[in-house]
Amino acid sequence: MTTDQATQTLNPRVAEVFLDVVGSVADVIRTRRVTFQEFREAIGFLEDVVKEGELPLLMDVFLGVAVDDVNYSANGGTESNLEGPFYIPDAPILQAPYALPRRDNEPGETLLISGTVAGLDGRPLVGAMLDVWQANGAGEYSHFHPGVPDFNLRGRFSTDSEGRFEVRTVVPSAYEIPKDGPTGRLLAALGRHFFRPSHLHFKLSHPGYNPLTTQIYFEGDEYLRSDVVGAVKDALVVKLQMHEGAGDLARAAVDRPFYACSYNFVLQPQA
Ligand code: MBD
Ligand code: FE
Repeated sequence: MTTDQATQTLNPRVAEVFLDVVGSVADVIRTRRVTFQEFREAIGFLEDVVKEGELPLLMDVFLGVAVDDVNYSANGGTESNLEGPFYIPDAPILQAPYALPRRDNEPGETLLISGTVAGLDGRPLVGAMLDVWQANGAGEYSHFHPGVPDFNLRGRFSTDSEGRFEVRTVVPSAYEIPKDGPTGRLLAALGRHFFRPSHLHFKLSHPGYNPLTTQIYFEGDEYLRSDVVGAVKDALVVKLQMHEGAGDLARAAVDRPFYACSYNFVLQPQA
């Protein structure tokens, strides 16, 4: 390559970040005195990761939180959280009363998620769009786990005239990173467990406000403090309430027992 060509195509941002990455990895090679054998094994590992479709998973497990940290600015709105590797755009738009698409015998306990969406000033946001996706009661995401129908437990719906929403789904199980894949083998070699706590994914949007990607976790979850991804934030942990008797949530035409949780989201106005 001539100097001319290099100058024509220089992207300064790519150059600064990529050269920093290479410099940091080269430092590790020098301090740890990495052998050619280990170098080849590392290349083989990355080839496996790509072949098994786990590159987004691996990147999120080890680096996602750092990206969320530098992109989140605390100013009173609901805290952001990782999108993760399992988002699928264009989920079905639901009709009220909202229920995420599920199979006839969907495993897992019934869950009612309710809450509000408001602006920083407390004003309810009418018609705010929520895009929700989650693992099922066996810890599986549709589109990524064979045998689960497309868009199972994924859906979009909006807040009512008072900025409220309520959607029926099932309680998600903890997500376990596949043990037999390259990411799982790496975690095993590091002596780490494979679990994320049970969680719900949300994307929220409303004209004039910054879109928000976040997750909700449940109090008492055994993996809350040891999330393999390390993404849990205290402000995103809610109580999962069990409702046994009839009548304690009159509007909920669901079998008992069922679970309920609630979150009041706050969006930041666009600058
Ligand atoms: C997940 O389900 C997830 O939400 C993230 C952030 C990383 C791996 C799996
Ligand atoms: Fe997830």
